[in-house]
This record gives sequence, structure tokens and C-alpha cells, in this order.
Amino acid sequence: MFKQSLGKSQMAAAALASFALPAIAADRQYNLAEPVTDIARQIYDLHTLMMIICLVIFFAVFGVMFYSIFAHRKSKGAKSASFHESTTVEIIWTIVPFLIVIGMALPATKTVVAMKDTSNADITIKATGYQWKWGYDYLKGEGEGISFVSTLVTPRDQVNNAAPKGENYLVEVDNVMVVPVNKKVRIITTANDVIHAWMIPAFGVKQDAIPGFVRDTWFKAEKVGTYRGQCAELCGKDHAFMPIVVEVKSEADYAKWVVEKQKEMSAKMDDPTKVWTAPDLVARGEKVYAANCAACHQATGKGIAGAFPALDGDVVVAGPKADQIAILLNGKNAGMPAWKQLSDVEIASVITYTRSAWSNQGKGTDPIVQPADITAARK
Ligand SMILES: [Cu+2]
Repeated sequence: MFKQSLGKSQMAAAALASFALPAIAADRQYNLAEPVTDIARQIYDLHTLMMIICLVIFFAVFGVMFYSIFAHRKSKGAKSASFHESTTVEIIWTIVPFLIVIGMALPATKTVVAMKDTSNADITIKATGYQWKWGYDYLKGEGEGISFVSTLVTPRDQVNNAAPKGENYLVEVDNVMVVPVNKKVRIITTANDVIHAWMIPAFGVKQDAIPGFVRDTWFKAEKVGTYRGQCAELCGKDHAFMPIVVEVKSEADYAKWVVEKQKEMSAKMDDPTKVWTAPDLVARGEKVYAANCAACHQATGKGIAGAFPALDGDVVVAGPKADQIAILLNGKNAGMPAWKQLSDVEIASVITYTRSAWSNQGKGTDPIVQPADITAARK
């Protein structure tokens, strides 16, 4: 939109700047991500424009300065000019920077206003930041009612340098957010615990997710593909381990995905009133533990000394079930967040798992916790 305000020579310079180093531009390691939305393209062009303005000023100021130092040096007998308290000079050096600033602010403001216009969205999705994963709820449009949690799948071995790093190291998740191409998608952000931020550079989107507040942003992806981003607000120990992956599909493929996802969700629906057998609870709990608890308490249940207590041999895990249920529902101290967003079946199964895993097997009271216990404790 601000392109009209650019002169022909500036356009040529902008084109030159983006193509002069094709190897680097192709690699994108030194540049912004390739824009996939109109907003991202505007941001990209603004960045290029500002860069050119800064470079022109840089060369003009230093050019004049070095030329003056060289050409008017004392050894050549130069005499200093006297324009002390010159009204003309003062007016010029007030008006010129003013015009430069206005010239940069006008196109930038247009883009910022467009970024904030979340009206008339085709699809609305709520993104909730958790320590350390993202939850997605499709609120409006096709796919309404779909809801899932998106967790990092990069194996810990790669993080610990025990295995070679994969292609999408730390930017791969189990459940990707899926949206249709060329539709306006409104993202509502909020958080469960601390401030996170939802960012996809290729969309030109970065929005804080703040507990107790609702913020929104939007994008309209123009190209089918997979786009990756990360939490962009330092949010604790695993800040680097909560990536964001968005898959943009054609409308037909999106419709297919919606049907599949809805089927998958109804199949997974747990009946919280069902009485589970101990082996079923333990099997389910092991999965819940691996996805939610192992990052801190470790797969071995040994925790990390000084930071995260061991669950193997722990008194709470061996004690009455009510105490452990209370910690899972309400959290404890700063280190243990509340896990009330998990379902009753998930909480019951993970508690049952910890009570039978490692050396805890056969120790303590209440080895089995049923979903109904959690339902009762929530009241
Ligand atoms: Cu975060």
C-alpha cells in the first residue's frame, strides 16, 4: 500500500537490495522469513524501506563529514566558516529530520492499523499458552468445537546431544494447528500460567498471550504449506520447547481434516464416571506422564536435585490420595503448576501410574485413583 509513495529510483534500490545477494536471500538466514500474508509482505517492505533510508542518511552524513575533514583541513590553510546562531541552518535541521520521521511513520502506522483489524474473520481459534505447550480451541467457523493440545515431539536425546539433530529440531509438534488457505483466521491469545507469545514470522504475527487477559491478532495465509514459529516471550525453563506449527491446507483438504479431527475427538472422549481397571489406568497414566510430567520429574521419576522433587519414593505419592490430587489440581510452590486443565481420567491415571511405577509399586496407601475421585475433589 505504501509502494505508491515510493519513487521509481527508490523502488529500484529496494529491488537491488533484496536481489543483490541471492545466496543469502535464498537461505533466509540473514533476512526476515519469506512473507506468506499481505501483512508480512508489508512488514518486509517497510523493513527494506527503513533500511534504505538509514543507509542513505548514513552515507550522506559520513560522506559530508569525511569530505570536510579531508578537504578543509588546517594544513591546507582552511578557515572555519562562521554560521553561529544561523536561523536558516536551525530551521533546516529541524524540518528535514521531521519530514524523514513522518515519511517513515505514515506507512508504518497504516500497517500497524491493518494488523489490529481482526474484524470479519472466517475462523476464530483460541491459542492458550501453558508451561510449556500450546492449547488450541476452534471457536468459530468450520471446525468449531475442535480442541487439542500441541506438544513438542523432538526427542530429548537430540536436545542432550546424544543423537543427531533432526531437520525440524525444536520446531515440530504432535498436533499442528490446521487452517484453510486464503481465509481470514483470527487468533485469540491467552495464557494459563505466565506470559507467553504466539509467533509465526512468515505470517507477520506475534502476539503476547497473557494470563487473565484476551488479546487477538489475525492472518490470511496465501500459500499452502507448513509454517513454524516459537513462543516469543521468555516463560520459564522450557521456553525453548513450546514451538508453534501451522499447516495451511486447501479448502477441500481442510474440510477433510475437520471431519477426521472431529471423529478422532469423539473416539477419545472419556467417560469420567466409568470405573477403570488398574492396568488400564497405569497404561494411560504412563502416556500422560511422558507428555506432561517427565520434562521436570524425569522418566525415571528421580526428578532433578534441588529443582524438581523425585516422585520415586516420595511421601506424597505413597500417602493418602487426597493430598496428591490436591497438588495436581492446585499446584504447589512456584515449580509445580496446577494441572486442572487435564481431564479427570488423565489426572486419575497419571496419579495411579506414579503410585505403581519405579520403586513405588506395592508401597503406601490408595494405589488406585479413579476419575470419580478427581471429579469429587474438583467440587
Ligand atoms: Cu511460552
